[in-house]
Amino acid sequence: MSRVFSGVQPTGDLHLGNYLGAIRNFVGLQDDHECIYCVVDMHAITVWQDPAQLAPHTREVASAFLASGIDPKTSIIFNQSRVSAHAGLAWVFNCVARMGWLNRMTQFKEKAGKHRENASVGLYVYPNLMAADILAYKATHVPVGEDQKQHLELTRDIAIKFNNDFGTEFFPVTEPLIFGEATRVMSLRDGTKKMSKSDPSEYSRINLTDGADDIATKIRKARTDPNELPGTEALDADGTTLRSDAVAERPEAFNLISIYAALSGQDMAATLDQFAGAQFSTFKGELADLSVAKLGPIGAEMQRLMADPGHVDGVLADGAERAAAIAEPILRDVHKIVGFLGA
Ligand code: AQP
Repeated sequence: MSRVFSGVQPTGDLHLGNYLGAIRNFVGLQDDHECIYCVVDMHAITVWQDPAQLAPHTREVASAFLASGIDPKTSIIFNQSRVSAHAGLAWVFNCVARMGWLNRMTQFKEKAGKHRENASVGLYVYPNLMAADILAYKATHVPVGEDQKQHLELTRDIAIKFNNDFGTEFFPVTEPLIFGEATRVMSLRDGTKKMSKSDPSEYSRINLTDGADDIATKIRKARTDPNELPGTEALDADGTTLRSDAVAERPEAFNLISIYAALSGQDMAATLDQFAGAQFSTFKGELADLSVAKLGPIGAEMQRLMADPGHVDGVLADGAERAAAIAEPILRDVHKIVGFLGA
């Protein structure tokens, strides 16, 4: 059975993008894969985190995993800092990855912005730690949103270079799993920016813990354009994916349509067909109802779990033990391959 690994940072309000791009896809993979899902708290501190908030935010992500349907008995759920093999392997990868590779990472450029000299070294080597997260378990499949594609290519490069440098076939070359109708959910205020936890505007995102009124208000206020909803003429020749020029022209409209398609489980063609020619006021009402119906129960279950930190902490502690039992022998083998005395 192939092994799946993925992680989510405990950096604040989990949103619809995290759910549709990642967490929802984690759930279905449990049926035929060995799954390891991690709350990546070491990644979170690459930018400043209030120490008093880190534990509650870690429990929030774990609660989202559980509330979405990840079964902690079959899958492993844990927080990264508890398994020291992640940091141990990341150091080896710091010595395998090349500066030139990291210099090309767009996420670092976006997050460091104009203050590159002031960014943490951790933010710069973030992709090496991500490679270590995945390869500490020799995971073969990694479900993520579209924004993580470049980091996963780097993980593949690191695995290949390690294998070449040391003349081994030790690490697998991992496959990204980027699927669903909303692999890149955009901000509700600006269809050219991805929906993000760190966006200062609450109206840019739908949080998983938002109540029905907040969800409806945010959708009602979401930016659109004055035209009617498009139809299937917006599809590529294959009839399944949106034409990039159509999306570039009306990013907000296609973002909302993609969210509807993803939440309803309908493909894009059927969704476009359903609303072609409709006014946004009508469509937004339908999208709000669907969002409340799909996200409401998850948000309510998250609130219930977050009110029971003992239970969530128990799940994370148990998961960490099971994760360490897989990762530690793999790191020991890496030490042997590298040639460390005493390995
Ligand atoms: N807008 C999005 N659309 C689709 N997928 C998304 N993901 C994040 N945003 C979107 C996917 O969610 C998983 C976990 O992401 P993360 O929290 O570890 O990091 P991130 O990508 O940096 O998320 P944010 O919300 O943008 O956080 P901040 O603002 O703190 O940087 C990943 O699989 C990611 O692809």
